[in-house]
Amino acid sequence: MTYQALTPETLADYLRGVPALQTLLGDLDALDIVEVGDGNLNLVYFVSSRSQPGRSLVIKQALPYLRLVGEGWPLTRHRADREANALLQFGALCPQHVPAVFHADSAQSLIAMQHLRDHIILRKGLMEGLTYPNLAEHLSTYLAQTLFHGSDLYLSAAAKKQAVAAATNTELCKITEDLIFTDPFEDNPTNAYNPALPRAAIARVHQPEVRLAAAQMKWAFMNRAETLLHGDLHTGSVMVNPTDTYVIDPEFAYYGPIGFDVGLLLANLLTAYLSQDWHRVQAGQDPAPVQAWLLGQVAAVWDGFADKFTALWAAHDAASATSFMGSARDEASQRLFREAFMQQVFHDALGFAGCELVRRTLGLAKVAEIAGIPDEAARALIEVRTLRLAEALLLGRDDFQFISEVIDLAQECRTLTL
Ligand code: SR1
Ligand code: MG
Repeated sequence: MTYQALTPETLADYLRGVPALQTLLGDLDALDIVEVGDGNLNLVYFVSSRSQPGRSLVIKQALPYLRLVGEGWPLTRHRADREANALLQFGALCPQHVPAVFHADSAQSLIAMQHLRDHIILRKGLMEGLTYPNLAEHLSTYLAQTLFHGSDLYLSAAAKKQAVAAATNTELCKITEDLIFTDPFEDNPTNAYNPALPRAAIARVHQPEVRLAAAQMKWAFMNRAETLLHGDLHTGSVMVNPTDTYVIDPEFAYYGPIGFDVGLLLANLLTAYLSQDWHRVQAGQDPAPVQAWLLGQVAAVWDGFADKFTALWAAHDAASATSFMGSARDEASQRLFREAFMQQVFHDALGFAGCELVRRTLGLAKVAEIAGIPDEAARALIEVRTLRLAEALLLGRDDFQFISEVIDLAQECRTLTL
């Protein structure tokens, strides 16, 4: 069948032709099909049985253009294949944190997957001031499992090189190269500035030293094929309930630097942290408890990831005849290499976090917790803080040793005034 963007009616016909999905859904004549895509790129349908509650799934279909902008921004549909492959690979590594794939159809650029019907988007929960007791534990496990097993530390050199080639994702990487690393650091038409944000605050992240740092991070993103990344790991790509955490939407997956996924996630936890000064106060609540929890998550995501990644690495080396460093069992050298490696990942993550903070403040596709603040002056105050945090992370990234220093910096930025 040639590709067609599905409507609820044509999707029902499509489902009739896929026996595996019929088995999951039961009576195909009694389905509710609702388009719920509020993302930037795709069609997303919830399909559920009216007669047998609990039988449901999600259908995600790539459109041949960027939904956020419309047909004036054409895109190939390769991203659906990249997403299906990444979901399968990441799901095999940590099925408890990745939605199950029931069916993938490359010709239709379509994926049928587990419906997380009791879960909400993490960004939304954080804006409501909700906290999740297992969040950092789950996300650090996801990060360590996915980022370690895609790398040369685990795969043979040949398998890894083939994996790099198979994961090429040119168009979606270009979106990131432009929207995270380039446009926000210059006066570019894709940016939109809050009129109440002082020009001096914008000028600080357009100064040559910051642009140099952003260019260095862009170079790393484009050239350091270290592992298979999710590629867009913000808090809108995570679904949660009080007990579970799932990472969704890896359509930007490609081989890039390990610190990228970590840095994007940390940046989005930090926008959640800084924006509580509006959201909690609006709700008549004290922001302090949820802010303390969010900074605790920043620390626990990094520390948990670093510990688990290092443990996976050490266990793999111990169980193998040879390690990345060779076959000599020289523990001291291996430990030194691991420490230096994790320090580099940390510095990279902070640089990527800085870029993401600038982008989510000034660039295209801002974050709801900031862009949704209706009072321009109140929004500008949060924006000044995110931009100063970004600047300090970008310029000082190689000087940080511990995540506690990043927490101190975030607390300091939170006290800045307009
Ligand atoms: C133009 S697409 C904008 C953004 O949506 C995705 O979630 C990515 O973050 C991308 O940069
Ligand atoms: Mg997405």
